[in-house]
Amino acid sequence: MSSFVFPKDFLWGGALAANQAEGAYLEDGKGLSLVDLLPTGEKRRSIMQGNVPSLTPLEGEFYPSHEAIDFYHRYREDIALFAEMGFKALRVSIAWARIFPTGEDTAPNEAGLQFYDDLFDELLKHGIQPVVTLAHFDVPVNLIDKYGSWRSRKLVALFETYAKTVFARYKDKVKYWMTFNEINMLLHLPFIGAGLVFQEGENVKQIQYQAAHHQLVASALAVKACHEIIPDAKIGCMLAAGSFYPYTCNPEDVYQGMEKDRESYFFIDVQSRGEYPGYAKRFFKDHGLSIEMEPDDVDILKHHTVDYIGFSYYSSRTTSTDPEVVKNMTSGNVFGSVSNPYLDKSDWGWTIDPKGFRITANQLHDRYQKPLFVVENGFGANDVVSPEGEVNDDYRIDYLKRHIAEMGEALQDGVEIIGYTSWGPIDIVSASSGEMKKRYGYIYVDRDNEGNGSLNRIKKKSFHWYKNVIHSDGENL
Ligand code: BGP
Repeated sequence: MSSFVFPKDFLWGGALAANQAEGAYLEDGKGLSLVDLLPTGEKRRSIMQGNVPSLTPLEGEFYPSHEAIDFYHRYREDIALFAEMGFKALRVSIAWARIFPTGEDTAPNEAGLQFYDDLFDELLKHGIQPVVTLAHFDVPVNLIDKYGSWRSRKLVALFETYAKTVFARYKDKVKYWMTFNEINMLLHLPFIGAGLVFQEGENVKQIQYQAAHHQLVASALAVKACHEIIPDAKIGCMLAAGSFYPYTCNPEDVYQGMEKDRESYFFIDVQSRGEYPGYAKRFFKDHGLSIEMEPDDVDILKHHTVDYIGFSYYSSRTTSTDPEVVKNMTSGNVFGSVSNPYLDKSDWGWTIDPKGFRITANQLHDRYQKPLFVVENGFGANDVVSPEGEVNDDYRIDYLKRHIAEMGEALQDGVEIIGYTSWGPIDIVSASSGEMKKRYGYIYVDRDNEGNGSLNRIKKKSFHWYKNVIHSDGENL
């Protein structure tokens, strides 16, 4: 692979989500958010799929988001470390329930607004651009309780108010925005993706696609408001990407791969091209689904499309129509991917496929012809601190090195990429498991799965490596 220098204005950095980093879950007037109801392990997984036992935290359960890594109080120290690595951007999310604790308060919570003002000021002081997600697995619990979350049209206007409030407040500070994190997760993990809770016997697909429509309209209205309030800002969508490979060249496998890719592209086709694609209309018809729309919806979607395509990439996926192959289905994988015999996996069973990153980036660019922004990529591992107090995470360096090299190849293929914010630049709570031991960071946090530990920060080996990558504009991998 030839050595390649990334553009000078490339946005190198890292990405976090409020609920996985901040903690302080009820501090300064914050309301309860859906992630505050997610404990750890198997229970978490089941709740994420919509089997929610209670809309209040249960006595005796440990909820990782309640304290997380205490970024709420320690962000200055953490941002200084990001600045030391040379970050140009930090992706964070705003916790909706910090701004509107019940989601429908008549006025925003000033203390919540002030927190993000201070956070953005601190970033800008270090020359780091805030890249802000409006909803990263985040709905105020009151809206779930009262309206059933995104299954209700009510959420569209409430979200619009929230979006307008933060655009107006941070218009001089934030120039990169994103609407819904991994919007396609709504289909795979409906509670964490959209706050959906299902009752026995309900038509789950009908509810999911109606909720998806509401999110898509809300996303378009946020794009509209952002363009009006901050004309020099860019606002994007955010897809959990990773193309499907057919397991064989049997056309049945190839066709199934295309269909599975479209399950995800569906959202971005609407957000970027501005209309429901033909294959989606056919899918609704074939499954007897009818999506309720208001008369203006078609126009809203058409006229307020996103400026860039934000996406996460962790691995490619593989699909097969052969029942024998499907038997080997990777357990716990929300996309229903079968194992790819050519590729290794992480300890959590996530396939490692750097070439797939280049393929996915090319496909997204071919399809949408808009700039891409890689807003998540990384390697979750159970790091160990040596007796000397070091974390030698060579496996992480190896993963990132190979992925960044393929991103360089994609750029040389003509794919326009604005930046790269790797996931969890400091260890945070894992979204899927709630564990602390699944770590992504360049910075180690002394915290275990049960919430014990000093919360002290330690630079890992990858800290020095990533610093060098950024300083050399991606030439020294
Ligand atoms: C994405 C989410 C993140 C995140 C990441 C890694 O799906 O947008 O919130 O955590 O994946 O996943 P995990 O934490 O489960 O390893």
